[in-house]
Amino acid sequence: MSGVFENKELFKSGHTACAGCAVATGFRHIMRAVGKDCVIVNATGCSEIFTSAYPKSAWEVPYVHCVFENAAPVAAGVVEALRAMGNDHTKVVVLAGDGASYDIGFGHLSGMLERGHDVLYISYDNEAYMNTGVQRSGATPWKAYTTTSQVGSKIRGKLQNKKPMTEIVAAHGIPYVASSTSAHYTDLEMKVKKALSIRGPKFLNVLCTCVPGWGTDPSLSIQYLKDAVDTHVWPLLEIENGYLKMNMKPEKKPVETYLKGQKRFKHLTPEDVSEIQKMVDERWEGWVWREKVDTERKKELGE
Ligand SMILES: Cc1ncc(C[n+]2csc(CCOP(=O)(O)OP(=O)(O)O)c2C)c(N)n1
Ligand SMILES: [Mg+2]
Repeated sequence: MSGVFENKELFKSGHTACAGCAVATGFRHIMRAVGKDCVIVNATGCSEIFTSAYPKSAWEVPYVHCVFENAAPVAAGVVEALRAMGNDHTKVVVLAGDGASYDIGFGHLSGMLERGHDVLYISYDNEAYMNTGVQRSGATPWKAYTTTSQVGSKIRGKLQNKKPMTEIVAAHGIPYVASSTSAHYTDLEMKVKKALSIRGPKFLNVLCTCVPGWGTDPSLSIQYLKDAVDTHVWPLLEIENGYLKMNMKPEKKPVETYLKGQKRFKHLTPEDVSEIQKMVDERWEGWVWREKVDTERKKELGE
């Protein structure tokens, strides 16, 4: 069919994601930027379930579903096989959740980065193991409720901090690392395109609202991601050849703007909120400081 009814999307509608799932929105934009000449490697998790339940598929491109922990080595194998066959152009892109990336596939991801395979690894971070019923992951923020970081009289949500994954990946010294969200479409598409223009391992950390996991209104999924950026909870940044650049420095809104209305945070006390504000401010200052140092170093070295 042609004309206005032609659907040129490479990630099709008709999948079974929840209403308001920001992962689905993100994938649509990611695929617009990736284009047709690719192989998608998708780790076990919500996205594999809602896009590829046999015999249906939302993918208009070659797609490999792999087990939870090994998306990075599968992608490494695919890219090396393509290159061995003389194919120098097909892009290999991993789409994997935070559980798969921050935790269970972390060692494999680290190995892939260290070996230098020409793969774009995108971690879609909805901050918990959502597919299996909202268990806490290394990406779950401090104090958030999940089914394995419950709220009672003594323990009140997750006891540990969120893993600084963007920085950990950047410490591997790979050519391109960036963070974005499913709501910042232009930023997200620009970063996917830029990453794919660079040879070697690339990593993108994309924050995505999860309606059942965060306990949010489905109509507000995009708003929460905008608030995450506007409150400085989640930066839009790039670390290119080791140099950090902040893509947006919005005037800071108080952290409550982001936390309010999310059921996973509804038990927070005013003291908890002040503590979170302090943590957010410290991290933000750290990024701004590093951007300043990196910009000066870049100038000095004439790079
Ligand atoms: C080795 C292994 N352990 C546990 C599971 C069960 N499991 C399947 S998906 C999943 C959660 C995935 O979490 P994440 O990667 O964050 O993706 P999301 O579901 O949040 O999109 C778990 C624990 C599994 N499939 N394999
Ligand atoms: Mg997850």
